[in-house]
This record gives sequence, structure tokens and C-alpha cells, in this order.
Amino acid sequence: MRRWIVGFGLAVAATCVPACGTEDPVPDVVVEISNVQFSPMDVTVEHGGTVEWRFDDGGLLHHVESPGLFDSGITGDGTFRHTFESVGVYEYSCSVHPYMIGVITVL
Ligand SMILES: [Cu+2]
Repeated sequence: MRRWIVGFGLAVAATCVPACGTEDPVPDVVVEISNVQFSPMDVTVEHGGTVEWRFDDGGLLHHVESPGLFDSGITGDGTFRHTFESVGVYEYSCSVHPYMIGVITVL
């Protein structure tokens, strides 16, 4: 039993190299923000899943916002994450470009 626990610990540690550190957990879905759009604009995750948005549009300012649910703030670089705990369909948009819309479906 003890040996099993030690083995499991080593396996977890091994999986963490080199990704573990500041960015935990690994996102389930990544949405790229480029060319003034969310790509893909419609994604699906299991409940408890984490979506990561990557601001990668040459410094152009964007915003990931679903009022009352999540808000990245307006920014031109970096990433933003949200973990979806409840089943549902969540629409979001960019306040800078209101025609930029996206949908997260949580199963
Ligand atoms: Cu935008």
C-alpha cells in the first residue's frame, strides 16, 4: 500500500514536469482571440471544465465578458481563464467590438 502511494506520487510529479507551476490546472479548451474574433467561437466543455482565452491579436484590445459570470477586463495580451461549474449555455462578447461573440456550452 505504501509503495503504491509513493509510486502514485512519483507518477503525478512526473506528469507535472515541466508544465506545473503558476498555470494550474491545464485548460480543457483554448479560445484564440485574433483577427477580431474568438476562434473557435462555439466550444463545449464538461461541467468543471476550464476555458482559456488567449489574447493574441497584435496588441489590439479585446474583452471577454459575460455579465455577472466572468470578465477578463479589457486587455491586449496574456490569457484569461474561467472554470464552468454549472451546466448551461453561456454567451459572451467583447465590449470593444460588440460583434465579437462566443458561446460556451457546458454539459
Ligand atoms: Cu474585441
